[in-house]
Amino acid sequence: MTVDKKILRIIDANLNRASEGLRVVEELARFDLNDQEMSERLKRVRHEIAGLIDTAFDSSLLISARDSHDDVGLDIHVETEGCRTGRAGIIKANMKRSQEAMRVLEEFGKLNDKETGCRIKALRYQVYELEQIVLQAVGRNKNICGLYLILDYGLLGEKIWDRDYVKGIIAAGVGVIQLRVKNIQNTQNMPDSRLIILADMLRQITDEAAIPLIINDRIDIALATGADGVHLGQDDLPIDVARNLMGNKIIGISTHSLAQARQAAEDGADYIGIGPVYSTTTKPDVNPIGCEIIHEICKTISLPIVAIGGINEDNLAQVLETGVQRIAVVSAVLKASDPAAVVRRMALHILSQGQQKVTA
Ligand code: TZP
Ligand code: MG
Repeated sequence: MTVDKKILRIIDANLNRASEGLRVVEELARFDLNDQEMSERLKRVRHEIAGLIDTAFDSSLLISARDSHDDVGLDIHVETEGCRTGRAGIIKANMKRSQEAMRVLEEFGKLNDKETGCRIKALRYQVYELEQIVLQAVGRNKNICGLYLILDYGLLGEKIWDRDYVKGIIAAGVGVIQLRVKNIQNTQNMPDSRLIILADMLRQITDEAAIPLIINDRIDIALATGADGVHLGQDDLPIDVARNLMGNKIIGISTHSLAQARQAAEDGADYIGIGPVYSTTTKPDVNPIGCEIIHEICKTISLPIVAIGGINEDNLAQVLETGVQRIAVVSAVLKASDPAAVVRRMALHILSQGQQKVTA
């Protein structure tokens, strides 16, 4: 069938758009995430669209119909075109571009035959799914940052259920939330039937705040609530077993020495907790390791490193001097008379230290 040159122009422009958007995300999957399977899936979709359009319309006709010189849309720009908020922003913008272009191809593809339109539609749905997968993957790699607050039931007690209290602290500048409920003999215990409700509540709050939720010790609770990850200790399930259960969600590991940190990195942890830096009543049975080890670990391990244990406003500067950029706290915030104010000051301090490093 013969198709009007103007229609071929539309198809050509949208094939390019669809391909370019996918290509950007493919490069991120390949070079940033090092994810072979993901980059292959993206490449396959890109090639399938080109193949479909070529069969339906003949690519040489499309190229000869191209006339970018007289394109009236060339000088039209919208404000959001120039700004991208990090990797997630790049992924969303480019996948949207591809999806929209594919929708156009789908409609005009129907001019050729019904089958072409249907097959492009199926590919468009694959792109929606791929967008979600890539976004989850960048989240896993990058989202552990700033001030990492552990909501410890042992310390907070029933106050942990106070939505407004938790929301207020998070809004002051928390980067990551961990839910820590230790059921230890003779302490305030929480049955699993309540723990799951609490985890769900925190999932909702952290979703609204767009920060990761990590569950201490409990892979089952993390999976059941759709949390972003789990935090495990040296005596918990080995990382390979946890990885099989958690898939590409975050796995953080508590370490207390350089050797343990190296091992966790080798075993495939997504981030490493190191401490206690100072002695702490939250974990009184473990000896403090001091700052020197933190410095060594930051120098030699490229994973996100989170320093923990006895860190407060008074010693924060000393800890940050080791080069660590992520700080976990329990009592410094949860025992404060104005927790939000402490979060605000500590988060700002961590952020400004990181920025000094970038500009230095
Ligand atoms: N792991 C190492 S130290 C510690 C944990 C869970 C407790 C940190 O609590 P605090 O109150 O910030 O010292
Ligand atoms: Mg544990």
